[in-house]
This record gives sequence, C-alpha cells and structure tokens, in this order.
Amino acid sequence: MGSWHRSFLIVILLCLLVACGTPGPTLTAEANDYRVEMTFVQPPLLNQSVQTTLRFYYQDAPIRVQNVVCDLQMPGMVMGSMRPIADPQTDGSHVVNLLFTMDGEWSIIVTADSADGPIRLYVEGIAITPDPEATQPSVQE
Ligand SMILES: [Cu+2]
Repeated sequence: MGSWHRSFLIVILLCLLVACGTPGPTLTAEANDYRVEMTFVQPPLLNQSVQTTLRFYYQDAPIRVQNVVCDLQMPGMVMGSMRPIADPQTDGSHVVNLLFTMDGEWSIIVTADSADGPIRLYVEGIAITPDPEATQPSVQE
C-alpha cells in the first residue's frame, strides 16, 4: 500500500472515530479469583444513560454467570436504591444501561450467581462529571 493510500485511510479512520465519539473506560474488580470487567460504550456522564457490558472470569478464564445486578452507590451517601439487572447475551456477557444521577465518585457492587455460588465484586472509583454540552438545570436533593 502506498503512503498516499495509507494517509487517506488514516483520515477516514479518524473521521469515523470522531463520529462515533470516544469509547468509554473498562473498569475491573477482583475478589477470591473472580474478576469482572465492565466496559462503558462511552465515558459515563451525569444523568446520561450509558450502556455497559460485563464479563466475568475465574482464575483468568471466562465463566458464565446468572442474575447479574449492578448496585450503584456513592460512598458515604444515601442515594436511594439503584440496582439495575443486566441482560444475558449469547456470548456469555451481560449488558446493562447505567444512570448516574449525581456528579462525584461512584462505586458499583456487582453481584452474580456462578456455578460455584454467589459472586460479589466492588468496582470503585467511577468519576462522574456533568456533560460539558448539557444545558440542563442542576437538580437539588
Ligand atoms: Cu450522591
């Protein structure tokens, strides 16, 4: 492939990347040889539902689990119960839409049932900021 073609391809790829937006982070949590990986389809922002895919592992091998629940919490705050249930996918992952209703640091307690019993994993340090392009009024509690 010539250099002109390569430059052209890079320009196309950059345009696609900008059009699709920035991909979100992948966060992990581990306990007792279990691990969950949470991949956000875009960076999570205040009051914007964000699709998130969860994948589970035991000793680094992918495992299938059931009854995946994400308990959204802010450390040290009583935020009410926000415990969306994730939908199982054919590839063994689970997908859930998460909504963070206050800016600041959030944690997610992920629970699931594995073949060997219940799993409980703490995903910590999820920084939520307002959407810089949003014009919504701030919500008072
Ligand atoms: Cu809060």
